[in-house]
Amino acid sequence: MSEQVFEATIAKDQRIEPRDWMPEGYRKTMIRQIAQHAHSEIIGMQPEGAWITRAPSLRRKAILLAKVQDEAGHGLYLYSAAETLGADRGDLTRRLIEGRQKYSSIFNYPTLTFADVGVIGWLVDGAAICNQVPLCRSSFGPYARAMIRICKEESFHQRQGYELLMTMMRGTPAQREMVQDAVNRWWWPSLMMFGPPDAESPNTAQSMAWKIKRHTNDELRQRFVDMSVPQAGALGVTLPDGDLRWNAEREHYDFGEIDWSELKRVISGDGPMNRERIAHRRRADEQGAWVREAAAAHAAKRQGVPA
Ligand code: BYC
Repeated sequence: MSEQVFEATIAKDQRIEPRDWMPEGYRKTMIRQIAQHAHSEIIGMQPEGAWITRAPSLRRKAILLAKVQDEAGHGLYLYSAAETLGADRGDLTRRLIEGRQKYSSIFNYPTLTFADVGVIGWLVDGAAICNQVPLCRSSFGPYARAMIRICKEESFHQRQGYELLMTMMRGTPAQREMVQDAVNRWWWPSLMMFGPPDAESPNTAQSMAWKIKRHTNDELRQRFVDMSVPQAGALGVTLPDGDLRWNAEREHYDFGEIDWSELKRVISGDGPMNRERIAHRRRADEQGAWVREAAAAHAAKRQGVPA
């Protein structure tokens, strides 16, 4: 009976809520995806965070600080959504630190110049929006609702990145070169954010049937390419792909072969910055232990429970 109610709710495009009956596989998939998403937001604070002290003006510093704080907020909404399914945030963090749970491949690349901050806003947040807007209609209520707010903030992040790049492109030849160099380094990893090709994506079929995912990895990757090509033109940069051209028959841009061995390497922990990212997260967790203990002791005291 409960399974029928679950199936009927999915079929009617209504939301599954935390107290509803759900198959164990659905619960596990949701915890996996939401936890990976939360970890990505938190680890994603590091590449841009590295530029807060070096931002070239007070205005740029304030903008970057606000953006990185937004990412912490996104991580928190998402950990809360995972907790409605019975997961424990401390346990999820341990799994991340011990390499037992994944986070987005994109955050394992270094941010070498300030242009990288702009390109992360334009391409990485742009890819995130492409992937996340359909997740606002995801079948699990708390995840779908968290996505609505996250997407609004991501749109702002994307525009700030594009505006920063526009400003640099109006600057000196050296600034324009910095932008082009950053685009060259981030373009292919941004395409990899959408995950393996559909034929090699073990989770897509089931997640589409449960209406967790609304589009396949390849569909969203194509949407992102189609959206980015005119933006690159307006900016005056070249995307580093000699095979990129409009296909009038398909009404989409064709693009070159992605190096899937690179994505596999980065996902399995061997990307350019994987070790640094996890070591930094582990250090922050250890250094924050006393704050968590003090907060728990304070909460217990207020409830009249001896610490
Ligand atoms: N990186 O069967 P598949 C942000 C894993 S944060 C690492 O296609 P699925 C931002 C995948 O998890 C952006 N791992 O899986 C923050 C699976 O592994 P397991 C984060 C990847 O779940 C700060 C295996 O490969 N966004 O925007 O159906 C600053 C097979 O893949 C990746 C989200 O997390 C990858 N790129 O589809 C700026 C969005 N791709 O668990 C920006 C939510 C795949 O089976 N997540 N894997 O061992 C999703 O939409 C989906 O989980 C994915 C993958 C499309 C990513």
